[in-house]
Amino acid sequence: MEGKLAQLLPVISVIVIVLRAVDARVPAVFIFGDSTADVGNNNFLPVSRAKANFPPYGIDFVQGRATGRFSNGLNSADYLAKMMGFKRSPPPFLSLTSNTLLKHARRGINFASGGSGILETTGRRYVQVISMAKQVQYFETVRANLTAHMGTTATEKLLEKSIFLISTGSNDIFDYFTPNSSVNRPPMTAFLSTLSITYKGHLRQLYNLGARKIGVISIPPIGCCPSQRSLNDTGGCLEVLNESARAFYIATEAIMKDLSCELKGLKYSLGNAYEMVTNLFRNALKLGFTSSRVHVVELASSMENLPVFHFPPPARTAQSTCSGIYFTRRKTPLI
Ligand SMILES: *[C@@H]1O[C@H](CO)[C@@H](O)[C@H](O)[C@H]1NC(C)=O
Ligand SMILES: *[C@@H]1O[C@H](CO)[C@@H](O)[C@H](O)[C@H]1NC(C)=O
Ligand SMILES: *[C@@H]1O[C@H](CO)[C@@H](O)[C@H](O)[C@H]1NC(C)=O
Ligand SMILES: CC(=O)N[C@H]1CO[C@H](CO)[C@@H](O)[C@@H]1O
Repeated sequence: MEGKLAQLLPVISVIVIVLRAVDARVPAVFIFGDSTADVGNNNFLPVSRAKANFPPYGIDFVQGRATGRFSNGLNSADYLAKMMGFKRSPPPFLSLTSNTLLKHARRGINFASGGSGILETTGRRYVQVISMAKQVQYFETVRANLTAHMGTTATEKLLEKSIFLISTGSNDIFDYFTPNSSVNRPPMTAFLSTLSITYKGHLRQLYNLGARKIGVISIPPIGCCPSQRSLNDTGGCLEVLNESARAFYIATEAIMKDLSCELKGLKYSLGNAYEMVTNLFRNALKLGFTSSRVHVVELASSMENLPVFHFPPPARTAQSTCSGIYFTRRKTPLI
């Protein structure tokens, strides 16, 4: 089972292996990003339209409860925590109170918010999301809490051994391609350059706050999500989105190289989600899925612009699943 899990989640396992090599003991995991890593923060945003707190989200949990994860079950944040040997996935920051915050801060907290992106303006269509800048700001308050409680040196030690995982970027690309923005849309290269500068700023800020081991997950072939395929007359993937996803990976590679030269003591691992998902499509049969074709039935499409959850009929459990814009895992537990 371990082998199969590693094949399915190479991005996360590579990140864990690389960042652990430096020092096996990882006291805490701090997670940032979008719906690929949100474990319930958006449940606490009253007017956000990026919510996953209704069925069929969470349908593969034992009690079938929707937790705010944009998935049928666990997501990459959960798997990372599991691989690190943590019993529990770090809780959503917004679920914590001043009484519980400190206890969790020592083991990790999840700041990710569905619909958010690298740019401050990304995700406006969902009315309310926690932007990456805000997520970093929240982390800053957590760090202040730790410092007030255990002093600067102990806090720095804790943070330099901790893993910081970031999974974002897809929503920036989606927003870039919304019909609305077509009028004043800058060329893709200019847009990617803005994204890179902004992403670098966030990462530098995390470094300044004490992060030394950073795991970055790039974006999957988002042109192949069912919601995007439905825009292609042939049912194929949207090439322009896939191309942007590849370009974003190359840009992220450059960002991380630059930062590791610039910032002393920074260790990073970049996971190529594009390659991972491509391999998954290509090797679906070998990996135990019965079909590499994603069949789509819309179950919750009434709310326009919301991530739509799709099921492949009739035997969902036997096939690879890919919800509206999320690549999710099959039902059979892998661990
Ligand atoms: C697109 O434009 C319409 C009309 O101006 C506006 O109501 C809507 O909020 C815009 N959508 C986005 C995603 O900006
Ligand atoms: C639609 O899918 C086909 C493959 O089936 C692909 O060749 C084509 O480029 C796609 N169209 C767009 C607009 O991406
Ligand atoms: C991305 O979309 C294009 C166009 O449909 C397709 O040819 C290509 O295989 C897709 N990439 C992946 C990784 O599936
Ligand atoms: C000392 C300190 O920073 N305490 C803060 C810890 O976090 C809680 C909840 O955000 C705040 O209320 C405290 O002021």
